[in-house]
Amino acid sequence: MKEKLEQIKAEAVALIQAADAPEKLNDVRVKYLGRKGELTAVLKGMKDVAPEDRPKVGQMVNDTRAEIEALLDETKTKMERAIREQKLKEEVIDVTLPSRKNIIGHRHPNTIALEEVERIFVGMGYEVVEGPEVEYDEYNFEKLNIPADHPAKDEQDTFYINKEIVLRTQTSPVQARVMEQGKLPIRMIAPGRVFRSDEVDATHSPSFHQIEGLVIDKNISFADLKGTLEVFAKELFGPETKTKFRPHHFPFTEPSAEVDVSCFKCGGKGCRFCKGSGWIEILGCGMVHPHVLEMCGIDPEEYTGFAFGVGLERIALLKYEIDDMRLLYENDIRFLNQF
Ligand code: 2NM
Repeated sequence: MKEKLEQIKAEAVALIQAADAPEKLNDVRVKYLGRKGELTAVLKGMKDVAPEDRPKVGQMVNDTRAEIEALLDETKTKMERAIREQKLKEEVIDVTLPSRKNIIGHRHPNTIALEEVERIFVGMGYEVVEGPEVEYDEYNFEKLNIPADHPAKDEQDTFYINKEIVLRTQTSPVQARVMEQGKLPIRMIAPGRVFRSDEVDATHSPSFHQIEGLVIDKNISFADLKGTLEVFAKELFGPETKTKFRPHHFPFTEPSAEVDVSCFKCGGKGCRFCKGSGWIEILGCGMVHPHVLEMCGIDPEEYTGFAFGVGLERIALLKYEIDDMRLLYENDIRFLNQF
């Protein structure tokens, strides 16, 4: 019996020492210590052992079991430690590598253009002021010298909430509100969303964005307006840019003008971009109408001022050479990723 047990033990030890993976150790455990294992078989053979020898044989079986078990446990621990060390060696983390970049999206071309315009005017001492998108007719039209029978008030162009309230068609009501507060002088731009009942096409949308500027002080002249917009054009489109003021009409300014800039693509020679003319129209402007100043509580004998309005989408389309405004609103990631 003793020889049998020693033989079992020797076999088990040999198998354990030859094992090269934890699963093989488990096989050994099953083969020798398991319910149908060899040691269990020895215990089952106890009935053939003389009763007085049974405790001794039982002790021997238990000792053998304990020895095999101890060797199994020890080998398993060693093996697992070796495996962990190997893994650590293979999976070295170089903490000095740059981190993986988070995808955080892009600024919309409108936003890029807006921030550029804001940068230019803030640099000239202007404040950025925002106001409500839903406005009283009074501020959107009346105080800006757009009388009740003016075509701009036509229901075809304006979204009416009711008789007195509209979706603003321009951001000048923000300026009427600032003028009314009576803090002078004023140097401000009013960027924001405006609404007009237009059909969608490559250059129109019922909701778009404007940036309107206003300067009010003593002795402000048309020369100040020209100088300011010239600086703006050069900052936005490059130092070679020329400006051209064409007479125009707006109800809220007198005199009024539209401003063209020399084509930044061809430098004024004429190309596909400026449709051969060498000039690109970018904004409207003028000296604030005395009647507007009056209606907003400013004495036109003491103060004068200029104002201008530019379409944000127009600038974004020009600057980034986009040929269809609808691309700005579709939010196709493949489009936006380009800016
Ligand atoms: C434009 C063109 C010309 C304008 C006028 C005013 C205000 F409030 F002072 F009367 N704000 N903006 C103005 C003048 C806007 O947009 C093409």
